[in-house]
Parts: sequence; C-alpha cells; structure tokens
Amino acid sequence: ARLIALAEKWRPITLKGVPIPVTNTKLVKGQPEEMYILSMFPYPSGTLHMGHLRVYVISDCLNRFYQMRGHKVIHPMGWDAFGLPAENAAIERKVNPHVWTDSNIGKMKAQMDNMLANFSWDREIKTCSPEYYKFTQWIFLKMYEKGLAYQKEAEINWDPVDKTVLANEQVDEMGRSWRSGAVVEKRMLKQWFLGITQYRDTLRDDLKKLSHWPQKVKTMQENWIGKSTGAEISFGTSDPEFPEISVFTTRAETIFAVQYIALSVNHPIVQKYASQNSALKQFVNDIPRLSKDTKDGMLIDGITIKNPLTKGELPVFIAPYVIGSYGNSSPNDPKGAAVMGCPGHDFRDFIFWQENMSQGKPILKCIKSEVQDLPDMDPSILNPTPYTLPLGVMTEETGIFAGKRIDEARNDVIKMLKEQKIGKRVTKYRLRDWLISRQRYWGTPIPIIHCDHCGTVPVPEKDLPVRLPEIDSLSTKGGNPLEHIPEFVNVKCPSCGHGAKRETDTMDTFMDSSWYYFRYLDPENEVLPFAPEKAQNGMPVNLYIGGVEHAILHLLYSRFVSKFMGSIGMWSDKRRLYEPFARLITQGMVHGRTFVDRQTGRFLKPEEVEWEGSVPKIKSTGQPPHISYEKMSKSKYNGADPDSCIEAHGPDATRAHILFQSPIDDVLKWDETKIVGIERWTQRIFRAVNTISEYDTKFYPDYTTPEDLEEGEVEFHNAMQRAIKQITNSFEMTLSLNTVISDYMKITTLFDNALMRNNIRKEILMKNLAKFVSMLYPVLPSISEEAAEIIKKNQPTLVSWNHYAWPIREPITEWKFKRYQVVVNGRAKFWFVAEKDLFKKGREQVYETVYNDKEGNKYLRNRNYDKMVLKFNII
Ligand code: ANZ
Ligand code: ZN
Repeated sequence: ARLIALAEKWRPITLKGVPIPVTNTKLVKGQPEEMYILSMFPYPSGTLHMGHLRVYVISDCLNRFYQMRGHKVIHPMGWDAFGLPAENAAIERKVNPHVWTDSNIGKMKAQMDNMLANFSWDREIKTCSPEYYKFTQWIFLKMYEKGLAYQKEAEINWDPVDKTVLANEQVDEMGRSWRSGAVVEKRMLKQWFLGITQYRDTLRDDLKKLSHWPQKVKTMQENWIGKSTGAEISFGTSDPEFPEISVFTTRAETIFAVQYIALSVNHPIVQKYASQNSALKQFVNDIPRLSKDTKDGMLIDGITIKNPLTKGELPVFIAPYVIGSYGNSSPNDPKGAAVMGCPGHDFRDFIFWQENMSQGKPILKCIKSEVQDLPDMDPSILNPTPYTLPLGVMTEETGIFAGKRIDEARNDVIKMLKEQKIGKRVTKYRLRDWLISRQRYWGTPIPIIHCDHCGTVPVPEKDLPVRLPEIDSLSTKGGNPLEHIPEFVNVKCPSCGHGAKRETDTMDTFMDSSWYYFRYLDPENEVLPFAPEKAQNGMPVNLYIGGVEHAILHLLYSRFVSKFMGSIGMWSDKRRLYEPFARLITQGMVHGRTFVDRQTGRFLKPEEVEWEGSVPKIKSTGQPPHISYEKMSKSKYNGADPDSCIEAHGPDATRAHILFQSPIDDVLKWDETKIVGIERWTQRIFRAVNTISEYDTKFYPDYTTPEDLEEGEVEFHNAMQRAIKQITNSFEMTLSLNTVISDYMKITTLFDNALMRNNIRKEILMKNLAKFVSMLYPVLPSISEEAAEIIKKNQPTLVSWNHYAWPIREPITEWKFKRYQVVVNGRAKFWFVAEKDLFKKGREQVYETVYNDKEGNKYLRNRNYDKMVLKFNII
C-alpha cells in the first residue's frame, strides 16, 4: 500500500510524457540523439494482460534509460482499434463499436498509468478514428495508382465463424483461422489484394541487412517468402484427359530415383478420380480433419505416370503433404501441385513410401557418397535410410551422368530436359499477394466506387475519408452490415455522375497497423499521413519491442508498406533500405501456473489446491496435482491480472519482478509469490538510503573520490564502478534486463556490508548512493524518486543534484599497500600492512619499518635483531 501511495504521489513527474529533465549528455554510442522507442500497440480489448505488461515494462525501462542519457526519446502509444471483437461486442450490446472501443481505451490507459509507463501521450493515435483511417485509405489509393491494389476473383480462405475471408498469413498449418480457430473453407469470391509479391525480392534480400533483428524472426520471414529455385518437369500420364502434368522440384538430378508421383488434394486429376471412386472420395472429404502428416496418402487406381527420362511407370498418390494452396490466392497459378517422390533421397518421401507402398520393394538411389563404403550404400542392409546429404556423386546407373557431382548433374539434367522440351528452370515463391478484403463493418472502408459505366473508380483524394456510417446498432442479418445501409452504398460516380455503388468491403486490420509508426511522428497532419521530413528525422524506429507471434504477419506487412512509402518519396532513408525497424526485440510469452488433476485430466482452479509448505495437493482428493506453466487462458484458470499485482505490491516491485524472472526473450513463468524477494530488496534500498543520507557529511555534488582510499574503500569503489559499467552495458547493448536487477541487488549488498563493517568514509558512501539511486530510475521510477527526495531533504548540499542523469563511471583504483603475514623464526606471528615497494629497500629498512609498526613492535620489541629471521608472505 505504501508503494502505491508513492506511485500516486510521483505520477505527475513520471507520467504524461513529460520529458525527464536531463542535463548530462553522454549519448549512447551508435544511437542517434533523437531516439524512437516503440512497443507494439495493443488491441483495445478492455484489459491489459500480462503479455502487454511485459512489453511495456521493457519499453518503458529503455525509454527512461535513454532519456537519462540525454537522448530525446519518442515513446508513443496508441490503439489498434478496428477489428472483430468490437464488432461482436457491439452486436451483443446493441451499441456502436466505437462506444465499446473508447471505453476500453479509457480503462487500458488507466492501467498503463498504474504501471508508470511514461508514454508520449501527445502523439496518441487510434486506427478507428476518421483522422487516422483517412490516410489508411490514402495509402490504399496510392497503391491503386501504382497497380499494387487490385480486385480479382479468386479461391479464398473463408472463415465460417467470423464470416469473413482471411489472408494466407492468417491461416495456420492446420488450416485454421488465426483468430477464430475455425477450419477455413475455400470459396470463389471477388476480393481486393495488395501486390506484396512485387516486393518479394527486396523483402527477402534486405533481411540480411537487418543485423539487429533476432535470427529466428528473419528465418521465419525468409521461409514465408519461400524462394526456391528448381525445375519444372513435365511427366506424361496414362489418362488422355490429362496428357501431362507438371512437377516442381529443387532436386532435378534425383529424377533417376523417382518411385511415385504425389498430388495435392485439389489437383484436377484427384478431383476426377475421386468422383469415380468412393474410397478416394471419402479420403478427400476427410482431409480437412487429417493432419498434414507425411504418412497420410492413398493410391489412385487407374492412372500411371511415366518418368520422362527412365521411361519407368510410376504409381500416383494423393498426399496431403503436397501443398496445393501455394497457388490458391493468386488466380494466375495452376490449380493443385504435384511432387516427384524420391524415397531414396528425401526423408519425407521415404516415410510416405514406407507407409504406403514399400511392400518389401527396395528404394532407388541415384546419388552416393564420394567416400566409398558408407554402410548406407551396402545393399545387404535391409532397411536403408535415404541419402539426403547435399554432397555426393551420381551412381553408375545414371549413364552419362555417372560420377558427376550433384550440382553439376542437376544443371546438366535440367539442360537436357530443356532440350527435349520437357523441363525448364524456375524460381518459385511461397508468398502470395495480400488479401485485404473483409466483409465486416468495423474496419477502414475501401475507398472505391463501382460504376456500371466506368468500372472501378477510386474515391478522389479530396473526398477522403470515406466514413463509416454512424449506426446505433449493428444488423445481424448476415453478410456485411454495410451492404444493408443504402445511404452508404448508393453514391454518384465521381467520374461520370451516374448512380453507382460503393465498395462495402473493409480492410484487414493489419493494413491499419502496417503504417502506424509513421503517424506517431506527425499525428495531427491533416493533409498527408505524415510529412516526409518528419519521417526522415524520426525513421527508422530505433528499438521496436513486441511479441514474436507477429514475426510474419505484422512485421512483414509493415516492411512492405514502409518500402512502398519509400518508393513514392514519402520518406528518405540514408541506406535506401526503407526498413521500418532498425532493432527488433521480441519478448517471450508470459505463462501461468497450471494445475491438472492427474486422475481426471481436469484443470483446477488455484483455490482447489492447498499447500503444505511447498508441496501442493488437491483439496478434495489429497492427491498431488500435475503442475506446469502454460499460455494463460480462462479455461485453464492460470491467468494473472496486472492490476491486482500492482495493487498488492506496487508498480515498481511489479516491474522489477517481471524483468528479474527471466531474460526478455524467454518464456516468463509467472509466479507472484516470488515477488516477496523483490519487496525485501526494495526495503533494503530504503534502509541504506535512510541511514546514509542522515550522516553528517560535507558532501556536495562534485565531491571527488579521494586518492588515499583504505583497503575496504578500494574494494567498495571498484565493485561499484564495475556494477555501473555492467548495468550500463546491459541497457545499451545486451538488453539483459534480468541481470540489471541482480546487479542492483549486488550493489544493495555492498551498501549493507559497508554499513555493517563501518569501514567506508561517509562521503564515499553518499556519493555512490546517489549514483545508485539514479541507476534505479529506469526500472523503479517512484522508488528512485522518493529516495532522491529523502537524500535531498537530509543533505542540503545536494538540493541541486539532478538525479535523472545517468551516473558516470570512475576509473578503477588500486590500494597503494599490501598486507603481509610475518613469520618469525619459522612461526607465523602477525599481520602487517606496508607500501608495495617496501622490499625494494634494504634489509635494515624493512626491519626498521616492521619494528616501528604497532603490531610489529608488540612482537619484536624484546628480540635480538641479529638472531631473528623474518619471512613475509603476501596475501
Ligand atoms: C524431388 C526431390 C528429391 C525433392 C529430393 C526434394 C528432395 P522447397 O525448397 O521447400 O520449395 N515440393 C514441391 N512442390 C511441393 C508442394 N507443393 N508441396 C510440398 N512439397 C513440394 O521444396 C521443394 C521440394 O519440395 C521439391 O523438390 C519437391 O520435392 C517438394 F531428394 O522434388 B523435391
Ligand atoms: Zn461512372
């Protein structure tokens, strides 16, 4: 409760986006004076969850750190406010979605205040405001002008629950919607697309230049774009209706070892044979429920395919592992896909073969290792594994290719197929154009008018925004609510003046969030989305923090739009990359402690479990529950609420706890009981602050550390300087924020020990305490401010001390003396401190010094110098 009171008290300074008053400017090397630190903006669902809290704690700590280093920091916040939950809530409550959205924004803003997030609220935006979506439409129109926005009839992914179409990126590997989880259906519909594929090469190649992005994210994007170079080979079939089919392969040289052909479910051949064969039909119908397991497949009776090189006859399978949806959202692609199966050289094909066909048949190989005698090549081994190494030579059975290395053979095979006109070299991409049409009300209207005379006519720029009609409640009639609003639909054609119809699709909300980081730089601009010179100064975002779940969707779309903005001169980038985010930080998920009854498999509420010390048991049965940490969800009763944690422990302790529990990119296993450790630590901080600041010292802000430090002082001084270095480095470079907290704790222990041993000059303690208090500020803003106030009250000479300046490290020093153990006539007798170069002096001098030493004199007083042998052990 005390800390909350503090938070209240300090809110005026730490919040409202007021820049922290900093005077020292030792800018972080390699970072610009004006820093743009951004965390992904939330969907205004009404409550911040633990994942949000984690991102905003990270970005706020970095924001405060950079401000302390003298950077001018932009740290904005806004709302990704269009989308289905608002629309569904509006239908339920019979209000306009903006009412629900605005009230949620109010609640979440209060929660952000509670966690002491220092956002630049003067830049706040929300994507559902007409001032914002006017420019989402503007960008759409620019793309339309450049031929990048187009409408086409296409087979699309239809989400039967949310009743809208989805982009390919929004359907997971199991064929389910990213939002509703429903299995998507295929439908033919006329839809709007954005031509992201025209940017596929830069989007792919520039990944290499993003040296401050996590490799994991870059790999995911690269795989999504999915460039592969190979060959298309045409195989003749035994069915005159389909004289030949085309197969794509990256391994043309394996054509000698092809043992079957596998077709995707949507291949026209499959469709024909399924209509004649009920077992096959059953299999096809079951496929949405089958996993994309490599093992699944079924032989298609009545058709064979001929290998164009070896002339061998091949069986034909339907196999769900062949992805036919590659081509589905782009109408120019052929329907369905075919793969040549090589069990001898591909692991996936090998598994398929074993499951569906092998029946004791050997697998064929056309490549072998250059090194002889690999056990793999021994024909006596019954169940050989495929040879999948990228190195090797062609076997004797390949005729003119025998002995050639893989790459050479691949080239030559393609050349030969080309001469015979049955193959060609091709590059394929997995990436398809971005389907942005949504048949829903709560989104940015697509600024297009359909006229019977003129076709599709873009809404003139001066008529933007095309506003969503204000409505009291949403129709549940089905279909897009906008279709049922005649005032919206019926318009005059801007080109010929005849009656025309407005496009009723709205845009995918990922379009809204693909450019919001530009808008923060110029949020009030009424003429343009942002002034190009503002983007030139502010872009790219220096640190972008958010969840790895956006690795493909949001981050790929943003890169596309940002590059597009570059291409139309909306911003200029020195490196000409037009990459929006220079450094990307992906934080891990927050998982909650989950109890499961081992007997029944039921999830248990925390109240159903009781603890005997650290041993849990289920109240009703007395059995120990199974404990794990999993993604928080209502059905697992493992959620945690940021507000109640802040309420109970204060914002500072909550922030530190979040950072301390795990490195920022790891999963955070949320266990609120561990926060007591943090609370005990913050109490120790206050103990040190109160005790030391009450000392009567002659301390003043530019007090310099004296040269004649005692042994303990040297140790303390050096440990302190090392900690400053370490913590600074963690904020600047490694972003190892969990070790920042443990380094803080180490410093606190230094003070505790110094107070206990009473071996350090008060001025030295005071000086370093002041530095420590400053260093705490990024993580513990209100505790740091309160500590600073206590110090200033007790030490009047420190009234002008600017505790918002990041402390500067002093040089490490050395103690000028050494400690010796003195051995007198073979017996260790006493300890003695002397200058380091004592032994450069003669024996006389050394003995004289020892004799005059207080300790030494005690032992040596009555002895005879000449008969005495002294030995000095350095410790
Ligand atoms: C014969 C072969 C032999 C293959 C071998 C691989 C290894 P990437 O690079 O990922 O595109 N393939 C082709 N089209 C496919 C589809 N629509 N769905 C699933 N798999 C498909 O992979 C290209 C390889 O994946 C192609 O090369 C093809 O199998 C398969 F030892 O052809 B390969
Ligand atoms: Zn017209």
